[in-house]
Order: sequence, then C-alpha cells, then structure tokens
Amino acid sequence: MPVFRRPALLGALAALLAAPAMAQTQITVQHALPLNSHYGAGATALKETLERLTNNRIRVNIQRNDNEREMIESVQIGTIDCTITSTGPVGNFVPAVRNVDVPFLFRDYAHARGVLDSEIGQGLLNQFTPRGLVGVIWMENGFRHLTNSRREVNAPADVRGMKVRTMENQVHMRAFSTLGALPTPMAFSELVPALQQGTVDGQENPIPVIVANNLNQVQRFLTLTAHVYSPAVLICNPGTLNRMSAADRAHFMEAARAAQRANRERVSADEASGVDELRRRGMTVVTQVDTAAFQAALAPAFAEFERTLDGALLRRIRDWRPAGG
Ligand code: EAX
Repeated sequence: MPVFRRPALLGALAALLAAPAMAQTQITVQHALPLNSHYGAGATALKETLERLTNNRIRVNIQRNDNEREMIESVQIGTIDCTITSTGPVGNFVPAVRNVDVPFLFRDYAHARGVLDSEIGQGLLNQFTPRGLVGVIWMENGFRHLTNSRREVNAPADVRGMKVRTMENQVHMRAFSTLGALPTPMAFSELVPALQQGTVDGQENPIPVIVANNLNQVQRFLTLTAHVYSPAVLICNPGTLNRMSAADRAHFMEAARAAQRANRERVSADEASGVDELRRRGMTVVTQVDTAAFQAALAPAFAEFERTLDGALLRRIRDWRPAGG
C-alpha cells in the first residue's frame, strides 16, 4: 500500500494541516518621540531582536504617544504592553524613582549608567512591582538643558521670573521654583503649542529631544545647564511577561538589553552632534555655564530633598564609583 494511503499517516497529516499555525503574539510598545530618535532606536532594537529570537512568534508593534503619564497608566491597566518613558511622571507611580530626578546628582553619563546598571538601579526597578508595573531595564533620555525664547541665560538670576515648562515631576518643579522661575508642569504633548502661544517662555530637555522635535523652531536660546540627568525606563505590564514562556521571557530580556545599548548609543551620538546642529538651525547657545552658581542657588532644594526623599540612597548614588574606579 502506497505510504500516503496508510490510514495512520493520513490521520497524522490531516491533524497537522488542521493544527493552528504556531500561536503568534503581538506586543505594543509606545514612546513619546519620533521613530528617528533615541527612544525610537531603542524600540526598534527591541523589536528586531525579539522577533529574530522568537522567529516572529512574538511581533512588536511600535507606536508614538507623547503623553508619558498616559502611557504609564495604560501599561498599568493593560491596554498597552510596554512603554519607553522618561522618569518625568514615573515618580507619581513609583515614588522611590524621584530620587534619581534630583538635579546635579549624577556627575556624567558614565556615573549615571553605572549606577542604574548596578544593584542600586535594580533595587529601584524592583520598586515597580508592588505598583502593578514591571521595571524591565533602565534606558536613557539624557542630561537636560534649558531653552527659552526671551534671553540668554548665563546665571541663576537670569531664570528668575521665567515661565518654564517642566515635566509633571515634583522634584524638577521644586528645583525651578527654588531658582525663582515659575515652573509650569505639562505633558510633552502640550509643550510645543505652549511655546508657540507664549504660555511658557522656556523648557528643559536633553539635546536628543530638542533636536528630534525641532524645538529650535520655537526656542531661540539654549543654555547647556546639564542641570539634571533624565533617566528613561522600559516599563511593561506584568501580564504581558507572565504570559510568555520562560524561554521567551529570556528572549525578551536579551531584546531589552539590545534596546538599552541602541538607545544609549544614539544619545551619545546626538550629544556629540546635536549642539552644532542646533547652532546651524539658528539657536544661540550658551556653553560656559557657572554650574557652581546653579548648585549654590539650589541649596535649599537639596536640603529639602535630603529630608523628603531617601537621603541614604542619594549619598550611595553620589559615592558610587565603578569597580576599580
Ligand atoms: O521623554 O516630557 C519630556 O520633556 C520628556 O523629556 C520627553 O517626553 C522625552
């Protein structure tokens, strides 16, 4: 009897043809910036790596949403799977994260990346879990600088009376009010209209964000204050990860590490070229900033942060040195 006429084999063949294609999962990752940005670079690396490692069993759908608080809420209730967001609004969901939003806390990128990749950073990621979120991995937004449409800012006194848009972040708002500015918190989605209408005079953001969003079109002056390092973080809904097999969760973590690498590489590249690009686009750039004067002017805020945040953690972060460093 020809092979294809054997009942057992025919039965197996029929079952195979009737079996559903390998179940495919799609996860949605939202972030606030154009695809051609440091967040887009991270999201793309996550997508490409995870789809490759799972042979497209898991597909990643990247979407833009420039309201970070809204995205975190959506991840918390499960209407989206993950977001790459700055820590701007995160402290409203995970209060411990406010500690890494303190101005002049991080010395430079190596310090920030080293701390966040250490047990200190992992300890903060663990604080997401009781809040119904998974802090997967630290990403990066960058050191924030001040822009405005009114005047060159060379010293803290130049900020006095300036309406400055801040993120919905109590630490940043306290810092700017201590400088005598008028902090105006709003989601990133509202920023450009507010600058165009003169609702606010200025804003502060890392070079990559200023470049990617052409903020030079609505801001004339840039001062390289580097007043605060802005971490970002990949946050996911617990169910999204729990539904994965252990093997796929391992693939997801490998993809998250690839996302972190691509994101940080793009920040470094944008930092290297972005200031000249913004000058080329017509911005007046103040590069010589009296950082000590800004730090002195913020002394009352620092004293408050020692009391209201985790003073011991802040000291651990300041004292952190690379192994053998
Ligand atoms: O995360 O809101 C902000 O200024 C953030 O830096 C921006 O959305 C990128």
